[in-house]
Amino acid sequence: MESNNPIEKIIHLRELLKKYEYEYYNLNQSSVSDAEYDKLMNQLIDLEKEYPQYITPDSPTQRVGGTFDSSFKKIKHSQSMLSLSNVYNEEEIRAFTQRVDEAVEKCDEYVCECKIDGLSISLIYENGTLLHAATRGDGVTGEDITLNAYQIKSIPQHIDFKEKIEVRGEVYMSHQVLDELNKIQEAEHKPLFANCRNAAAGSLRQLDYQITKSRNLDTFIYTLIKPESYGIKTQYEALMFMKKLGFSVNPNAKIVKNVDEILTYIQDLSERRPLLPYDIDGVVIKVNELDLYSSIGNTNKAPKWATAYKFPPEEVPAKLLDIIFTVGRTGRITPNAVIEPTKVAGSTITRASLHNEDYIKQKDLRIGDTITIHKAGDVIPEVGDVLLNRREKDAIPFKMISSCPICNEKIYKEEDEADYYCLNISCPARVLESVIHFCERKAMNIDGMGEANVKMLLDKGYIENVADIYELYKYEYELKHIPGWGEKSVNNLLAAIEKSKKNSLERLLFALGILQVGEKTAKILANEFNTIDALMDADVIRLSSIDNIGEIMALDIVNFFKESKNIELIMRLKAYGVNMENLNVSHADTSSFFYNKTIVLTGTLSFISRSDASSILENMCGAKMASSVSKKTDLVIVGEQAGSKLDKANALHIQTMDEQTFHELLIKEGKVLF
Ligand code: 1X8
Repeated sequence: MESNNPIEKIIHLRELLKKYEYEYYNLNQSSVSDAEYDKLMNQLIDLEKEYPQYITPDSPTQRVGGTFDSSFKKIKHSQSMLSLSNVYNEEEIRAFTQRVDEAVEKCDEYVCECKIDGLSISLIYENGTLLHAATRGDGVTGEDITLNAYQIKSIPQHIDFKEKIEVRGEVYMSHQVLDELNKIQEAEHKPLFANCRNAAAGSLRQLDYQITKSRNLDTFIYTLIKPESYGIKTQYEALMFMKKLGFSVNPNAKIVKNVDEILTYIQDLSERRPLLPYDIDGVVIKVNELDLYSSIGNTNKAPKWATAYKFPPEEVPAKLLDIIFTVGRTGRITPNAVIEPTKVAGSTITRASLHNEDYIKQKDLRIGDTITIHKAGDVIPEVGDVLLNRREKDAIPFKMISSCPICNEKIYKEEDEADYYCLNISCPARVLESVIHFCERKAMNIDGMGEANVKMLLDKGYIENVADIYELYKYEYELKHIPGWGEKSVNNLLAAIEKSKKNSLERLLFALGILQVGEKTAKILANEFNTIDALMDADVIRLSSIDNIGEIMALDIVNFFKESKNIELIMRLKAYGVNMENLNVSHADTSSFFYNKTIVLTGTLSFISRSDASSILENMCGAKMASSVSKKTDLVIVGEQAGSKLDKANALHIQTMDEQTFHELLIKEGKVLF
């Protein structure tokens, strides 16, 4: 569930971005597409603009990105190694050139270059000798890979130029080298590299430089640092200068005059891309005139005088062998494409989600068709189009199923909805998924109840639903005799089950798997009702009066607690001693003016920080803080420079309070001293 609280959103976005950056820089895996990464980053930038008080030095917006393995010596870069902003279509390219034109009157020369899918490096020469080589690292500090760089043939160890000089470029592995390397890996029963980039990363960041040597890496150099020191005026000249010094410079750079010529370059390069012996993932577009860079400037992460056009993801033809259905915890039925094993962007795909019936019908997918598949965000396989010219006469049109593929009960769909549901709450597929969810780390956190074990316990008939987990001790003897289990793991499991009885109410509410109730709503409900009994008594009107809970969600909650099987389940859990009460009941002052009010703070307060004010209101006065004004807001406290929230409060006729009154009330109630 998405959070509406901007602080929680900011924290969530930071965690996500840091995780992706860690995976990208340390594990060499891209968990999300650049577009998705940029989207999240832009959301964070916007939120931090709105709430600058929450910007922390370690926010991903404040760093250039990436952390690194601690094994290499660190080198601080002479100037930050920035990343590039990305553009994905003509409109965004036009917006980029327009921004450039606004900054410098008119720019009439750009250079288009290949964007190499490798790893950035910096090379520093003094007295004609390669002195330091570093990876990009987090952009500010890189790893010292000088010894490894000596092993790369296209990096000159000596150049015929005595002045101090720094150049930057990309280390990559060619297709042919990757194929040969993977043949060796296979023969040695070692894991294969999924693509050239991963192989290059794994080969460059080797503490044993002999390994780097054996991997036949290559380079393209494209940036000259401090070009003005050598009398160089344009990026194109810089490329020629570096080439003359003996660096490997990509031959596809071209000067272009306008957007149309940029588009032609992109078109031309896209056509030649399959013939190139190395991976490129786009086109870098740079202002040619170096003098203009300082007036165009940088953001803290990327130059504004350059951008990277990213190619759309690779579409690969594949045969659709079958469409099969899976049933989730909520009973939702998802159709999945069974695909003849096909290699896409480095890995072999056999399945792809088809989402729902409409999705399949819109595409008119037929079993036996040749379809295209790609990886959305470079990870999740997705179906593109049907190649109609390859459709065979005997291709079988899709027909939605009418009963659950697991339990055979009739399946059901709301009129305006896309998804079918199996309504049988005892459907084995639903039970399996619900038990797994119940035990998840963020739910009841029962260690040892992952998918494989839960499946086995269900198969053996030791459990049939989540309540049975608390009677598993009865099978202690049998469990200890399951091959691979033994005394210790069973004791650990039973201890974890016992411990889970003391979990907070919010964990239990999340674990029950009520439709639409994610972690955040579970917390809201626990804090609002304090006991499961009070929650079970609540009707739709009561529930939907709570901030962040809409009518549909309220209805789902009420329906859940109406179901006799669910009531029985809760009774059993209660009987086993599972906690059903809020453990963080507030010690708030029930006589406070602010008690039980839903309050929004807007503008800046001079006598206290906003976060301190929120925590006093929440913890001492028993208020509920909200981030945006809605008709459920009781009070808006207005500081200096209040913006649209005050307007909205006025429009909705919601009570407002100025800072002075707020301050005086807190003093009167003894919540602050002065
Ligand atoms: C990254 C890359 C650049 C170029 C080629 N490949 C890359 N991966 C280029 O400029 N030709 S520039 C760049 C960056 O600035 N982060």
